[in-house]
Amino acid sequence: MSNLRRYEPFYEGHRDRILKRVDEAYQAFQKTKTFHYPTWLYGKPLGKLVTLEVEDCPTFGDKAYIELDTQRTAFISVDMQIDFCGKKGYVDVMGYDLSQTASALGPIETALKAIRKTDMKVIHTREGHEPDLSDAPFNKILRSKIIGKGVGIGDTPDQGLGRLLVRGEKNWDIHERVYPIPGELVVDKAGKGAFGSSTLHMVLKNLGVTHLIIAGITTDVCVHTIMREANDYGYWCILMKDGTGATDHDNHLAAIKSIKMQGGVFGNVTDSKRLISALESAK
Ligand code: C5J
Repeated sequence: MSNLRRYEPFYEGHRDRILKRVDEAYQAFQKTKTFHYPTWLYGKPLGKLVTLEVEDCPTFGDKAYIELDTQRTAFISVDMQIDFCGKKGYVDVMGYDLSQTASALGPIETALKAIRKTDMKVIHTREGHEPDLSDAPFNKILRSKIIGKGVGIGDTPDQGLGRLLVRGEKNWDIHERVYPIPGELVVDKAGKGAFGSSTLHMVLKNLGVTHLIIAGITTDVCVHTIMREANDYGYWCILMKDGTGATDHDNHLAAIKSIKMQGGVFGNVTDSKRLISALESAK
């Protein structure tokens, strides 16, 4: 008997158990339009059970609900740095309309006030490079220099706050309106994603996180990349759409739409109003 054949009963048993759970969850979803918290998979909720409304319930209407455990949920505020939403930062130097990314500040600020009253985890990410640019790929630096007309990653713009996208510079720091408070985690990453170039995955595993509420900038680049990576690892991802923004509004809208394709190919979409209301009515 080959090794493959010896393992077959194990795989079949596992597959049958999962498919039975999927069938039960599908039956329940048809009745309640709710992705119930899978206690068979994670155990009982450790914090409060929150029922969050999300938009565009696939096949079944214009909204659905997702249950999450506050203790096993992390709110990820992606790259809310001056470089992406402030004057003389990276996005400003590239010549984009800052109001598109800065619009995420208000909803994140409001959401954080509500989240900080719960036991939900808060994680901030920062995109940036070592001062010697040893972790910045040649093509990334070159492209940034071209769009910035000679001023790219590692350069200081005229009357700028510091070197663009370089760790430790003022422009690289998180905007004061959504600044981390003690007890919140800050994860540095060199890339657009976070699962290949930072400690984010280890942090989420160590915290026992199962669900992610994702906000930050930019919708179509770092937010989307992190959401796609996390979704592939089996995290339940929910975008807080008003707490996001892109360098181009059509790209922002397309990024939101693409999350909801195929029954939620990258997760679900909600907004700060629905999140705050769900937290306030949590049991
Ligand atoms: C970009 C990011 N857009 N944080 N970075 O270069 O989305």
